[in-house]
Amino acid sequence: MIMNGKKGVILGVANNKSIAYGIAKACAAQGAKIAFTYLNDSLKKRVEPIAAEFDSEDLVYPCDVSNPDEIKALKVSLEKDLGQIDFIVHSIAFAPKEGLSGRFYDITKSAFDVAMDVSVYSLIEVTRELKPLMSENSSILTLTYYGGAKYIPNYNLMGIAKAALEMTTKYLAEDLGKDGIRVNAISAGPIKTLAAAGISDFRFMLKWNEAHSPLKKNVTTDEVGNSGMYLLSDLSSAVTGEIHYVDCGFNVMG
Ligand code: 0WD
Repeated sequence: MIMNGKKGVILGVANNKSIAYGIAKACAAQGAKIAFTYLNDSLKKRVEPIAAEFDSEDLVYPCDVSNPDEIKALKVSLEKDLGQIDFIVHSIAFAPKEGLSGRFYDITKSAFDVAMDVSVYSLIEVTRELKPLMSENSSILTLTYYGGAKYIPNYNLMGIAKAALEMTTKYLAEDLGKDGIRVNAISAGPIKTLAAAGISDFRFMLKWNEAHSPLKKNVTTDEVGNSGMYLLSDLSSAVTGEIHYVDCGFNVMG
């Protein structure tokens, strides 16, 4: 049981199709104790039964990452209920629909600001607020996508956000290394989740990846979950600042 004795918080479970759910499943199977957060009351109803699946019904907290007070309140709750933590999963992204199709240069400043705030700055703010709780051998994981490294049709504004998120991962890794905290990102292949439903022609992306990846298949949430568990565990104790592709090899194709 690789995660025995480890405690952490997972932000970004929306339902049992979420990538964060796959990560929770893999960590719980290896003995981790997990706290969960939800964005709003309608997602609370979905997240509570999921937390119960992992014996975490008493560890479910609100946290809209665009509201600094909710992040501060999360810190207080986690300190009271878990004390120290060993890992954080940031599996959150949002861009207004207008930023996920059409001409790229039509992106508005307000859409840009929202996407960067929720999808990028939140990683910095969550890290800073929860850092006092983090043990000196802990791990932070975020989720990115290939559209942050290369052009992907319709990914538009989220591509810009993911590029910034990937660099944020590297700068945080350098800054927190001296405190014994590792920071990594998984670049997952496309998976049909709620967030993915916002991207135009997503079904085409799935078919394209399946046909053109070395493994000739699409990745599953369980597969991303297992790789996430590795990055959160001591098995990856010398890995930080890494953008780890879990995409059936798609990114190596020319
Ligand atoms: O193909 C995919 N699905 C990929 C997703 C490929 C590669 C990366 N990713 C990334 C996403 O960009 C995101 O960063 O993985 C992360 C998780 O996404 P997901 O698992 O695909 O999507 P989902 O199950 O929808 O979880 C994302 C959740 C939100 O769900 P909804 O559908 O309600 O937007 O992020 C949360 C919310 O629960 N979220 C927030 N949480 C706190 N505060 C906020 C917010 N302001 N906004 C969104």
